[in-house]
Amino acid sequence: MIPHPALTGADPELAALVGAEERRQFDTMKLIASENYVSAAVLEAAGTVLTNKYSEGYPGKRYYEGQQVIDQVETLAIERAKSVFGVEHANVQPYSGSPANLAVYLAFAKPGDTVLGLGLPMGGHLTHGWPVSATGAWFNAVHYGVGRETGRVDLDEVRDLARRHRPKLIFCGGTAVPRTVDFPAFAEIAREVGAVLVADVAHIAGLIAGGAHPSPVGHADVITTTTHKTLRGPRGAMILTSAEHAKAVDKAVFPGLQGGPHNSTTAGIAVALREASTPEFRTYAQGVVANAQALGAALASRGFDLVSGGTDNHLLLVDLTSKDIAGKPAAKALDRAGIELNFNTVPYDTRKPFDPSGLRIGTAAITTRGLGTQHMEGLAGWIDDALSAARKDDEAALDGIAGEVRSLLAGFPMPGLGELPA
Ligand code: DSN
Repeated sequence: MIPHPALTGADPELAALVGAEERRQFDTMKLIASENYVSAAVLEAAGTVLTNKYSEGYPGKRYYEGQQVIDQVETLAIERAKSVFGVEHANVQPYSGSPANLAVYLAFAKPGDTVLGLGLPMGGHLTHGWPVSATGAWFNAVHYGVGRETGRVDLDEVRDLARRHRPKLIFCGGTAVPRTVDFPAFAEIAREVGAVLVADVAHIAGLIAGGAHPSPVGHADVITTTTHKTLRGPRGAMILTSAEHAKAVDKAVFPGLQGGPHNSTTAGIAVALREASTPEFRTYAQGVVANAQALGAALASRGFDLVSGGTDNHLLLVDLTSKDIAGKPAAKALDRAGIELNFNTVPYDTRKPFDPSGLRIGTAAITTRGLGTQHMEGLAGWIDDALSAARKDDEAALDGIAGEVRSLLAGFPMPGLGELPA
């Protein structure tokens, strides 16, 4: 456990909750595809006195005094982002992925304009124009999907919709996309119809940085990403562009959408980007994909139906229809068994979004924790056994699996936390 002496003294109730969450994270197989473990260095950077400072504006052009150090912190984060991703401009201020995407709308479109994105039930994100999001309410959103048989984006459909609707923005990427995003093909379509191509790489940014997924740089006009998924930084976001779009993006983030940046987060992002430029990070990124593919193969051999038949990245989307259990009870049973993931819609799902047919599984966090392909067969076995137990309401069996998961994880120190006492 990390000692939190000041917190424990000032607010023992909250300190106990932090301790309980540390214990929970240590003991749980974290398979949520959008989560990870940050390093101790990122944790420290994100919890500093930098949080005390307001700094509306950008380095060298602020609206408050006292920016001698903050300017250097933000510049460091910007320069590292440019270097890791090979871009001309980086804005590191968006509070998270949704505000980053909103800023892109503000920079390049007007309310009522048409936008094209992957539909939410097909693996897209709310902010790619889904009706319940402000982006769907304020823009005329059109959506492409994935093939019913292939589970993959159908680029002919994208081209056809783009030609018919002439969108101002085209989004590629999403939150439940297990296959490589074909950035050059999207770029060709966007060019043909005069649209701005936005690559939302929130899920795969760490894989791109680590060379385990092709980069959208040189293809997409704008790249948005969160910083806390495969990239393994604190909760935040970035917008990456060419110099040509720098001014529009910066103006949209501040003053268009946000006030002062969260400087302690910026510091954590800078540290994470330094880590992402190391050879160890490349090994991690390749390991994430290897683990996802090994886990996918192990699940498939147990009769699990994987959307698109497998994965090219960190993520598996499992359709449980043939397994006689829905996604939500499956996710709840797995949580009890110490395996944390989320229920998810699958393409063409006949069930409702809050009680869908699928599970989404990601391997970024367990790879960070140190698990390798040799552990994936056992993990698939636990998942399979937990679902059998869930079908029989066998809570004792679920608790038994949780114990086995705990003993395995006890041998893998948790980044940022180290080893917990038994
Ligand atoms: N909540 C994120 C995810 O889980 O993919 C997307 O915003």
